[in-house]
Amino acid sequence: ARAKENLRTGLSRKELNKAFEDHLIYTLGRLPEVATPFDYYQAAAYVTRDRMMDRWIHSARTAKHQQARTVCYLSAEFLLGPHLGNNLLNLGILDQVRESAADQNVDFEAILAEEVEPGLGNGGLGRLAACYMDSLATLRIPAIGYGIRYEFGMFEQVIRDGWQVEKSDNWLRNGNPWELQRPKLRFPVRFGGHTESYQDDQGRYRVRWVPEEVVVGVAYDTPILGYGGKHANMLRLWKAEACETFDFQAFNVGDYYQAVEAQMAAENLTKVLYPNDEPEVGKELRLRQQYFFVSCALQDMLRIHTLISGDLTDFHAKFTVQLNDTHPAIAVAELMRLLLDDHGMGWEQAWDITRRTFAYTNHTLLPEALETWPVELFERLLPRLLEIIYEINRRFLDEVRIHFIDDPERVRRLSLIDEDGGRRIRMANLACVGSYAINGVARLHTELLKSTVLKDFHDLWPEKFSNKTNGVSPRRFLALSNPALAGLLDEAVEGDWRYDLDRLRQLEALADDAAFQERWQAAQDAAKAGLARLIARRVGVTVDPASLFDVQVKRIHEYKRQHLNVLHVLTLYHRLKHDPGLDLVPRTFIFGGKAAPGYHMAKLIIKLINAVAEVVNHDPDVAGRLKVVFFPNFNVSSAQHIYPAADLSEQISTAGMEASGTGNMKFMLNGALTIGTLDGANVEIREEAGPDNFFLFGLTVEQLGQLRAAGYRPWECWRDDPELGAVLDLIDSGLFSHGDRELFKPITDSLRHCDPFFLMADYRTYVDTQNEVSHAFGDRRHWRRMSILNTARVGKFSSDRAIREYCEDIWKVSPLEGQR
Ligand code: DL6
Repeated sequence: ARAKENLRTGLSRKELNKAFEDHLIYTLGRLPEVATPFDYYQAAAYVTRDRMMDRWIHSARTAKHQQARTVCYLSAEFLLGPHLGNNLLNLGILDQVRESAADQNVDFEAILAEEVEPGLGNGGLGRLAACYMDSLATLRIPAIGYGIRYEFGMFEQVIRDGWQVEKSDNWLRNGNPWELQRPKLRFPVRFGGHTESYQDDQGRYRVRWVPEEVVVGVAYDTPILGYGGKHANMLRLWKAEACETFDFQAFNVGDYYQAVEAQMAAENLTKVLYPNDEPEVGKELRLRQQYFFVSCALQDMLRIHTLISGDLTDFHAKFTVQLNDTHPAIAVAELMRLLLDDHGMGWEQAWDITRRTFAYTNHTLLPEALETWPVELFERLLPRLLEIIYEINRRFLDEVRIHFIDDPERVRRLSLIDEDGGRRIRMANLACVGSYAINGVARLHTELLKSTVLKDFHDLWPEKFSNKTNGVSPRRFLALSNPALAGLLDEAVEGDWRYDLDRLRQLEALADDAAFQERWQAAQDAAKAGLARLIARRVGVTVDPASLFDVQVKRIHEYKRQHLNVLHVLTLYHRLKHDPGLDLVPRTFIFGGKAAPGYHMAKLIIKLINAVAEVVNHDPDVAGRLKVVFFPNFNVSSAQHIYPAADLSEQISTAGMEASGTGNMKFMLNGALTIGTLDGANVEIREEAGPDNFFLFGLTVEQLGQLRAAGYRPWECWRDDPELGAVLDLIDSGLFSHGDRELFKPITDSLRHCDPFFLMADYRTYVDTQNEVSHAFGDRRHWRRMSILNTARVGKFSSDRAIREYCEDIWKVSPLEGQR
């Protein structure tokens, strides 16, 4: 049992107030009477962290005592979002703290706004890792998240003259009260040099890696508290530092400046997060980052295991390691290296442990996003790892040849080395060969994986494959971000839906209840009014909260088809200009999302959205009926204001291209209706919500396949559809570019002539389905019913459900017992 509550652990108002004052004075050195909102934020963070550490110590002790199997989640990205509100919620004191602040005339929202969010991820993949950490802790599963402590996270997006401009994200500039540095928890990571063979004491053949460079990884821990405050896990992020012993060699021979330079070079390793949506990143520093954090993580696991058990032969029984995409896939070779070279194990035993340790999640079907690295780069940077990969491959291909006799083509495809046009290492193949389980992130995605990119592996090991549809945290994305709706749910639903999202099914009985519908509407109105205020502040545009909020927020990418949405905006604009009396449901189109800095087409799409906004928002002919907003710097903090305020969720990617999507789930959770294609998790969202409560359009994966095979001719679409032709002409006319007819040509030319993402093919059904949306929105009772049913049926998309499935089907772990 936990020690008696005290200033660092207690949750009573008295204890919290006293602790707050103590931290203000003794940790921050501030006089309470002159403290600023930032001081308040910091003191509140320390008060909260103390309580989390207390829970973590208890959880860690229990796990150690029970010798529990631990899940290690390896991810190059964790997009956590702001901590304070979420941690107070999970501790169960959010409302209490809010009230207490109000009593003392302190603006609690202003304190929350002081936090700079750690944006250590690009988008869906990193945010998924954060939701999974939340659920692991909530479900009391012992887990460690391992990643990189980037000094600069995802860039900040500012919009200048309609263009995206990137500003560096110096999120650590004011310090980070949530983390603990562990200066003594440090591991060396080697790069470069060569390998040598030698005989050990027992005359066995061994390999020694003589590196050219050694960098040290230092651990920084952030506690992750589960909802209910019963269990906490650790997120352990690694920062690169120079290796002192190594640099002092240079120093001793008198080259002080070289030593300092080496130090700076080492620290560059964890400087910045790569905006990885760019086709072909191929940067050496990125490979260094991947190897660096994976090596630190595995050395740390081996350390922990040695401490507890002293016997490495059952490592896989005590740890299971999930590879979040291929970014950490080098772990397969690194664990082999550590077991062989550092721990003196033989190949067979090391391979047996390795293959029983890892499981791999694939997050993309896009061929350009499947990671490969030049063999030459490995040779130079990670020579020992390359040798091990070659040996894994040699043995694996022997196995393949036995399984598929006389099938050299298949051997070529399954090989870890791509021999076509410059030899490259296929990281997905390495992950598949080294893992005991492989999964996709939505049912359709998993099926497509099995029949396309990973088909050969599926033919070889069908039993390794399963689907794990993504999920999102109902704590952060409803309880925290939509207090009005959360309050209503608390009154209407029996039991705590924050723990068990399926409880929201109870709402089905209220879907037609007029009084409940009114309250539902009031909650949505509150969220919409809040977003309208934020838009006025951030974008300087006034929007009408009574209009239909039609929202598309996600990374900007051609396959996600923000430009299809723009074509719809322009269709309505064009109609209104020609028929000013047209009866049209007023809409506010809200866009948000970052483009990878090197992705020119995506940046041009942002410019187009802003250019259209500029014209539409200033045209008196459409005033009160159409508004267009590009919300800058979409991140977790702004997402928390945007999802709750949406009426319509745009999930309009080309079928077969979005692995899952998770924004689609966050919208549904908050009662937005979806207009979407049969892509990613949309398929399951529609299934759960019911086809009557989802606006479906667009060609299916099969239909697109047939269209491709028959030869797709996008020009036929716009020639045969005068409205589409007119909209493209409107863009080309220069109306949105101050007469410059060339500016948006890359977009319209691509659409007219090749259209790789099939916008032309899907345009007509999209626009017609949008008409249905407008009609449905006009019937408010019907719309509210659909909205309530969406929230009622969202249970499947809780990250708790997803994590339970991982635990039961893949990891074989169960919750810690006897936690308080
Ligand atoms: O699984 C999380 C998320 C999915 O929801 C998105 O559909 C998918 O695009 C994204 N994948 C990536 C892949 N990046 N790489 N490499 O971010 O994963």
